[in-house]
This record gives sequence, structure tokens and C-alpha cells, in this order.
Amino acid sequence: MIAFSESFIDRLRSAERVAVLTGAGTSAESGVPTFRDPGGLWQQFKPEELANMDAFLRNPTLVQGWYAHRREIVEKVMPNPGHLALAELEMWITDRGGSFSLITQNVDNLHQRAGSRNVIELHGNLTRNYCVNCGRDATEEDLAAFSKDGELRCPKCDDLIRPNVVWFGEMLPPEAIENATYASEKSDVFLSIGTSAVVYPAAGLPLIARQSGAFVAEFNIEPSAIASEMSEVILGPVGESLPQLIQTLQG
Ligand code: BJW
Repeated sequence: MIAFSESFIDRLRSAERVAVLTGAGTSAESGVPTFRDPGGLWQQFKPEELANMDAFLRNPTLVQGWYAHRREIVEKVMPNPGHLALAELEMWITDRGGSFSLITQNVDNLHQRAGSRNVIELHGNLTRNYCVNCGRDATEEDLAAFSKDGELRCPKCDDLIRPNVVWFGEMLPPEAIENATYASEKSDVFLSIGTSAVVYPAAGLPLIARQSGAFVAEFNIEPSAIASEMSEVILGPVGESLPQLIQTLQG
């Protein structure tokens, strides 16, 4: 059993505003590969070849194929006990009249499927896709037309279909980053979960919370790039540590 500090549990019990930032490590135990861990997505595919607009335009079939593969993975997997614990934490806080924001860098929809309600998607969602020219949302049938030999094109204007995710060099959805920054600034307690904290502006949110006086706890299997700035670092897989946090809170 993890021994959370008394000050962490006290702050969480009395918190009026809680914000959480999640990253790929939160979905690792569901079977979704992370980006930068050994065996993660970036080990098999170079990000510069896949996650930016130039790369997409240079080789749309490769990038569309990579996302088709990832869509298949996320449709098959299930939320893990870490996702479920966060949905429970939201209920626990809001039932007491507090506010709870779940800011996620993940594009896999697993928080929503686990029952989390106030989810802020910073990097989009790979289940949504649209035409780069006319903006039309792609349907299931459009996506099903993907084959490894051909490009996925809009049935209306014949231009390329891309995933509704944020690539390097692209702006985050303005409302999402605004709401996430506000929730971080106002939070009494902030949890940074399963993220390497190397991609900005997301990685700056725990730091904003800390500078604004929040208690900031990191949950990870190893210290992140910003671990030294945290109030507390809880090491261990989130499928174990987050349910234990709920148990401790309820105890
Ligand atoms: C576990 C676990 C278990 C594993 N339990 N834990 C400031 C400074 C420097 C650079 C910049 C800056 N501001 C902006 C930039 C540029 C750039 C950037 O940050 N570059 C850095 C890499 C240097 N940022 C951008 O371009 C952003 N846009 C932007 O800022 O726009 C304004 C602008 C525009 C133009 C010019 C200038 C400014 C956009 C960033 C978009 C990121 N997109 C991706 C792909 C999304 C689509 C897709 O999914 O394909 O988002 S990249 C990828 O990284 C993905 C993730 O959301 C993101 C973060 O990764 P994450 O989630 O942290 O995963 P990992 O794998 O890195 O870490 C997993 C962690 O889990 C590890 O720590 C494990 O230990 C842990 N773990 N198992 C607990 N069981």
C-alpha cells in the first residue's frame, strides 16, 4: 500500500478545486503504447515523419496508416483502474460541491469511456477526422475506406482527410488551453499523471499550478522532466496508485 503524505491527503480532502493533467502513461495499462517509453510509439516510428503537417503532406498514406492502426488499438482496449479511479475522484470532489477538471493530452477517448465528465482535450481526439480542404467531418464509412495502398480522401472534395489531433508546430484548440490554464491557476490540488512532461504548453500546466500555490502531486513509474518542481512524487503504475489514492481518501 502506498503511503501518501498526510499533507497531500489533507489538501485533497479540503480542496475546492482540483485539476488533473494526464498523459500517455495513464493509458499504458490499457494496452495503448506510450510515445517515449521503450517500445513506445516513437521507438517504432519517428515523430518527425508522422506528427507534423509537412510529414503528412509528404507521405499521407504512411501517416493515415499510422492513425488507422492506433484507432484500431483504442477501439479494442478498455479503460483501466487508473481511468476509473479518476472518474471516481471527480464524483467524490463534485459531490462535495468542489470543481474538477481533467485535462488530458491523450487522444484515445478512454477517460470519457471511463465516465469522466469534465474532460479538456488538449491534443484533440483520434476518433474524429476531417478534410483538410472543406473541413467536412469524416464518417465511419469514409475511414473504413482506408487501404494501405491508397490515400484516404474526402468524398465531397477529394482532398486529404486528417485526424483531429494537434501536431508539432500547431496551435492547441484555444478554448481547451484557455480552460486548462484557468483550471490550473485556480486549483488547490493538481495531479500530473503518466506524462513525461516534455511537450509544451501542456508540461507548463503543473508549473502554473505550483506557482499559483497548489499542492502538485506527480504519479508516474519514474520521475518526469519536472519532478523536482513537484510537491510530492508517487512512483508506481497508475492502475495501482490511483485506486489506492481513492481508498485512502475514503478511509
Ligand atoms: C506511466 C506508466 C504507468 C508509462 N503508470 N506512468 C516551449 C519550450 C520548448 C518547445 C516548445 C515550447 N512551446 C511549444 C514548443 C514546441 C512543441 C514542443 O513542446 N516541443 C518539445 C518536444 C520540445 N510544442 C508544440 O508544437 C505544440 N504547439 C504549440 O506550442 O503551438 C504554439 C506554437 C506553434 C508554432 C510555433 C511555436 C508555438 C503542439 C504539441 C503537440 C503534441 N502532439 C503530440 C501528438 C498528438 C497526436 C497523436 O497522438 O498522434 O501529443 S506529440 C505526443 O507527446 C502527444 C502527447 O500528448 C505528447 C506528450 O506525451 P506524453 O503523454 O507525456 O507521453 P510520453 O510517452 O512522453 O510519456 C509517458 C509517461 O508515462 C512517461 O513519463 C512514463 O514514465 C509514464 N508511464 N507507464 C504511470 N503504467
